[in-house]
Amino acid sequence: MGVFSGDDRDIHLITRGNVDGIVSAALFLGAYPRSRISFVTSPTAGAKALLRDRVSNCVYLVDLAIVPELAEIVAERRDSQDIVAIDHHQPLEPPDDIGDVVIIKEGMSAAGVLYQHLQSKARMRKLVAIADLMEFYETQVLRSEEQIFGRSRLEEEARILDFSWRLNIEDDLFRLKASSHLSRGCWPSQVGTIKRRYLQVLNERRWPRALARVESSMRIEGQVCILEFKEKNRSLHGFGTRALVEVARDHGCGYAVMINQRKDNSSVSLRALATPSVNLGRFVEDFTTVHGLGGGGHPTSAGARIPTEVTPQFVDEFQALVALQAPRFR
Ligand SMILES: [Mn+2]
Repeated sequence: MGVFSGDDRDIHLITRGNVDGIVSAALFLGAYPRSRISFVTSPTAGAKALLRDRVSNCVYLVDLAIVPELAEIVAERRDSQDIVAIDHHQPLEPPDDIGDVVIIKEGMSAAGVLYQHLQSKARMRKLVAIADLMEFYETQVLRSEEQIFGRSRLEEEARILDFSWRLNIEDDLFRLKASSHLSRGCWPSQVGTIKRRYLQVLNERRWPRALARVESSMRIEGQVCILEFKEKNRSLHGFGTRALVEVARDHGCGYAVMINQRKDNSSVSLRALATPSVNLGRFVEDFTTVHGLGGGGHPTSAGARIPTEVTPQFVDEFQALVALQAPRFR
């Protein structure tokens, strides 16, 4: 029992802070109104959040790749806490000792998987459709909501929610308020605080400015679009990899790599734009096992922290792997 016993204060959701994560949080609050929500930026940050929470009876991990450091904590905690890991990308390899707590369904957003798992109310379907849309999945839910509301409405609502959190990407209190409003099944445009932030991002022309900044700073090497920030000003006006992916797509690249160089350590993000692709999660895991510091992810989306001195090697090894894969698709 425990999980469904009625007291939902000891249920904790750990998820991402993007549209998929905010919609997941809305679904979760729809089912467990008093539950605790944590938004994290990576599976590593998710592992830290789980590590800190020894008191919740039940912890859901949603949209977080089960990287080794996360798998380790889940394995350690699974006897004292109910842990459910919900994801929408195939794992690198099913971790044997925690295979039964991991639910993975491909071809839909994480919110879509959670919607099915929680058997959420039908009024939440439009939000799931928005999450599917943002994550580029043409699902049954998306098609049926499109029949009712039209494609352009869904696209507009997805953009409103996506722009809104980007106004201040660190503001988790906003995410919490937004998902709590959305948990009643309304549209993002009907929530004042979401709409206001969207309008501000729109008025400040942040999206076109982010695209312009990427265009002027990136380089294309073969199939890979690389954006490397070495200087202090690394702002993409809140749009980060989303702006890079958009530009990479425009230029017909197969991959996008963002490198934020700092003094000793650099953070890297990789995205695949075409499938099938090099398995990014595996590449990052292999590289960081040898060179540090840590990272991992999904086959089409991964991230890591690496020592700054090995960033050229990181790019070279990735290019070598892409070159190996390439002939198959010619
Ligand atoms: Mn997702």
